[in-house]
Amino acid sequence: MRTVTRLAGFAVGLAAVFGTTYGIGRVVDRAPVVEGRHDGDAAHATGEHDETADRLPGGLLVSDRGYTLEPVDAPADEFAFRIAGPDGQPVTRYDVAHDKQMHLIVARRDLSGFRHVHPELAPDGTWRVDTPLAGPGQWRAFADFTPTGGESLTLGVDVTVPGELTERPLPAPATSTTVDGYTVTLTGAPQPGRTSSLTLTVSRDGQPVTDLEPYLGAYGHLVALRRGDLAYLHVHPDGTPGDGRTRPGPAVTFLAEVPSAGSYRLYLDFQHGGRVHTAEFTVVAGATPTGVAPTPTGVAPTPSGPAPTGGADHGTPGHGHN
Ligand SMILES: [Cu+2]
Repeated sequence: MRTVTRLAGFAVGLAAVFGTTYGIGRVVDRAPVVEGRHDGDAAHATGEHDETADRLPGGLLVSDRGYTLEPVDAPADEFAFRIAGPDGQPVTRYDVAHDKQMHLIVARRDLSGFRHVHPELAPDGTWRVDTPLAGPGQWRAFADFTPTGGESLTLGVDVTVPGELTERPLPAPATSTTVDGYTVTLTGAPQPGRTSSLTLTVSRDGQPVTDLEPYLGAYGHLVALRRGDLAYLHVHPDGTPGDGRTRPGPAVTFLAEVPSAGSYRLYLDFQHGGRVHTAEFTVVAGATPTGVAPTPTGVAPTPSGPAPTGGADHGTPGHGHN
């Protein structure tokens, strides 16, 4: 009886979306995965040409390097999946990364509903977790893991939860947000194809928080999802607890490299008071309001040159008020 509800739910949702009642494993094989192929162009334009730039961002593929993410039937209050290995059998051995063998991240296609959870592995290779899919919608689920003996991978799969869908507009870019009584501010902006420093600063009741607790081996864990295709980006913390230089707040710094211009949603998980909180930001990489585009290595000539003296009225250059 446990599977019937969920199965029926999937069938309804999939029929609505795809006009078919394929099993979910079938449908996910058809997930659109090609679009991101060209995203490396932005990185190339900046002069970067390492192998990272030539590879797809994470999360766009349901199957990569022989490993495939396969959701399995589960009760409605549970999410379950397997990773099929190169031999077709469920993978049962994983390395620990960021304190866990498996990180499951979910978000709706409109970038709402973000959750980052840690499923339990059964001996047969099935991962299970209380469902993080909080209501109806088109969800993307990302499995971030390292199979023992293999490379780290992030595979992604679409999951439909049927019901009334209310598309949420992406919140406007902002440099400050509040969550659970905390205020988190963001300094720095991602630049396509290069590593950028992003610093998130946590305060509460106007006071800086200086006793953040380690979470997943860091004082913060940052995931970025690209609007449009939900490309998934690891954003690595700059420094780890106990390294002699990294303080437990109020500032947590990350090194981010986004593969293209565009809008991204950032999700910062941090722990304080024994609880994990998630602060979200929308950021725009590339075309900034002041029109400053990333330039290739070397110094590009400035279009405006030195300002003429003599007080001639040239109007207001650019768009900003800075
Ligand atoms: Cu995790």
